[in-house]
Amino acid sequence: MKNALITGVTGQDGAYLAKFLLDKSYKVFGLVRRLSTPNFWRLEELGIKDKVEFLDGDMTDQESLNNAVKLSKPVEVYNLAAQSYVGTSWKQAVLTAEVDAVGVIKILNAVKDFASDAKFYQASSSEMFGNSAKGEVKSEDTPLHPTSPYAISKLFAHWMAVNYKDSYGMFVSCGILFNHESPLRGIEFVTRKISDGVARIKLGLADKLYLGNLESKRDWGFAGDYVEAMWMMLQQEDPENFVIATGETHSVADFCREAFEVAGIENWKDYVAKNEKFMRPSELHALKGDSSKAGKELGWEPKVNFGELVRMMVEADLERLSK
Ligand code: NDP
Ligand code: GDR
Repeated sequence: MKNALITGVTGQDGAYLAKFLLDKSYKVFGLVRRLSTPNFWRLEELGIKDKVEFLDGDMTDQESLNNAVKLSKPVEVYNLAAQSYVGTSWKQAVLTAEVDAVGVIKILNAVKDFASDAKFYQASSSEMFGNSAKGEVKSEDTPLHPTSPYAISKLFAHWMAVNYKDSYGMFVSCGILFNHESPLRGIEFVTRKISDGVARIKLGLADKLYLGNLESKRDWGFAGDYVEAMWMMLQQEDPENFVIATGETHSVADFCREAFEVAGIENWKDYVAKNEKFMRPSELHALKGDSSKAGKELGWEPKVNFGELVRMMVEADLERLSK
């Protein structure tokens, strides 16, 4: 049995990845930080809470990361923990850097010192591209020009991970993942905010959905498909970085139109209003990724398309709220 350590196991990707690895007969250890109310709802929804071994720790605390690595004896480490909400990163820039940037040095050190043969996955982000190469499809070779404290922290972590590979000969792969969503997405992210809002309007629980920039465009895939790509990266002989994306881009308005349609509501514009408070100080206007390297070298392809993703999310929120 192989041991895997996942930081961020209580998040969207952590939960899907834990399920994926358990189904492959891994023993899964998950790093969990201390909260006044534990956050296990995703692992419970997937029915795997009792199958994961939890280890206490925080990305800002070196000793707890050392202990997590020592106790789990991992052959694979997936570093998914982060302050992952871009909007918050302007309000809590220092915290974002401490967790998403400096925290990555700490987990890399823990692996270097206590499990140096383990393969390490770093959750890099398409946010690192920012508004570089405007309008172009982004690949592993596209220049990076981050536009938020979150993206800058991820950029630092990305290069630090590459540097540990080059300096210490560690197996380190960075997945440059474009937006991926699911019914387990955090409620503040725009797709889940829309699917939840549409379900509330459909069920008579709300009248309006308030959003920020409706023109911004993203390359949205399904999280379940993307965690498989993380695992595939660590099954390679040599560590490499890969872009993971669908190659399609849609606007926030497109997502709204499609989501209201799934719920059988016409004239979506009657239910959506703009609120300045959801606008960002600096916006990343459009993202579209080219994952042909992952297609060729990993054999990875997205399975769920945009329409199926929106339907899955709206139907899940309708079901949740109807209960
Ligand atoms: P989530 O926000 O759903 O999950 C983040 C996880 O990190 C949670 O388990 C959270 O724990 C944990 N965490 C936050 N701060 C700390 C800390 N100080 N110490 C320990 N754990 C902490 O993110 P996703 O699952 O969506 O994303 C996973 C990773 O992939 C993140 O690094 C994200 O930045 C990156 N990414 C995500 C993309 C996406 O579209 N989803 C795209 C590209 C990259 P708790 O439950 O206690 O809050
Ligand atoms: P993003 O995701 O910033 O791309 O980061 P988010 O869903 O928050 O925003 C996507 C786009 O929608 C616009 N938007 C709104 N966003 C939110 N959250 N709420 C709103 O009301 C709203 N209205 C419009 C945003 O301005 C933005 O343009 C996600 C995270 O998962 C990161 O961790 C990850 O690295 C990147 O995806 C890739």
